[in-house]
Amino acid sequence: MTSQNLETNAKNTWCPGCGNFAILNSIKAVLKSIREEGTSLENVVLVSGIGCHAKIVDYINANSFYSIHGRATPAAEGIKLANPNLKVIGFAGDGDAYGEGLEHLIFAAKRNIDITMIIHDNRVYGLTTGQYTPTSPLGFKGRSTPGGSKERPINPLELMLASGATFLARGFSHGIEQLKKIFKEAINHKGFALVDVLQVCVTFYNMYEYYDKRVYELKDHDAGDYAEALNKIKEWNYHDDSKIALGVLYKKESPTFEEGLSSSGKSEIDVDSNIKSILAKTI
Ligand SMILES: Cc1ncc(C[n+]2csc(CCOP(=O)(O)OP(=O)(O)O)c2C)c(N)n1
Ligand code: SF4
Repeated sequence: MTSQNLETNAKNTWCPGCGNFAILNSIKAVLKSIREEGTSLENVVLVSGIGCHAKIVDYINANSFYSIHGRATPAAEGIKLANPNLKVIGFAGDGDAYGEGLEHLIFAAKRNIDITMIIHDNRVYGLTTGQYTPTSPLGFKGRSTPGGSKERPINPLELMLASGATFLARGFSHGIEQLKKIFKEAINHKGFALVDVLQVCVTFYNMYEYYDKRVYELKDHDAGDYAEALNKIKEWNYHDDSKIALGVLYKKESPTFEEGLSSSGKSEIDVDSNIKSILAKTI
């Protein structure tokens, strides 16, 4: 692959102005820089779920895998475990990852498996035209809640911190330079990294004006301090009005799941003969 050919022939069907374009352009820039630094893109695998966000893998000429609802995380985990030398980057929507697949995300964080999950958090089901999701605010009016949602949103970053994630960040689709920096740091992090991107769905939940007035970039924040990270993460609860911090909120070095597996003698297992003996018993 040359530096020019990350493009594909797939026709882009996202709505003009969709926040997914910022994520696409940022990740392409990061993949180019990773390659320039010497990592072959053959060693990178992109995984996506189902939803508008998921089409991102159609638009990048790299190894990729489409999973089903909520399963981008376990698919990414399986790929990483099958070949720990790969860099695995998962893309999922908030409906997909925080609704349909939430338990997978919690377990991936708990294991500290070395994958990066980028969540296109537009706070709405975009592809299926506007239902509320776990991060929609209380009172959200959409297709499934015309009288306003009666549930308070979850704070996904607080939940991921409590679950053991070792890298947590928030980006915004109006900040492409910052997105590039965050994605690069997340991908280089050894362990489970999650980036919650406030990815604006211009068609079903246009929050650009709201976010533009409230977002700010973290400065002098000690991402290694759990209590400080928790404080910053709780500053905005995805419902009440407040400032919204962008940047790396939490970062910690910790052994990964794969390291634990290899030190428990996985390499000594003869996979081929085990499979043969299982097959012999079942035939
Ligand atoms: C098992 C299953 N349940 C539901 C659907 C319908 N469905 C397709 S895309 C989608 C929404 C995905 O929303 P989100 O993850 O927020 O992604 P977005 O489209 O906003 O990027 C849903 C519910 C489906 N295709 N399969
Ligand atoms: S419906 Fe929303 S998320 Fe989907 S492409 Fe259009 S703007 Fe983007």
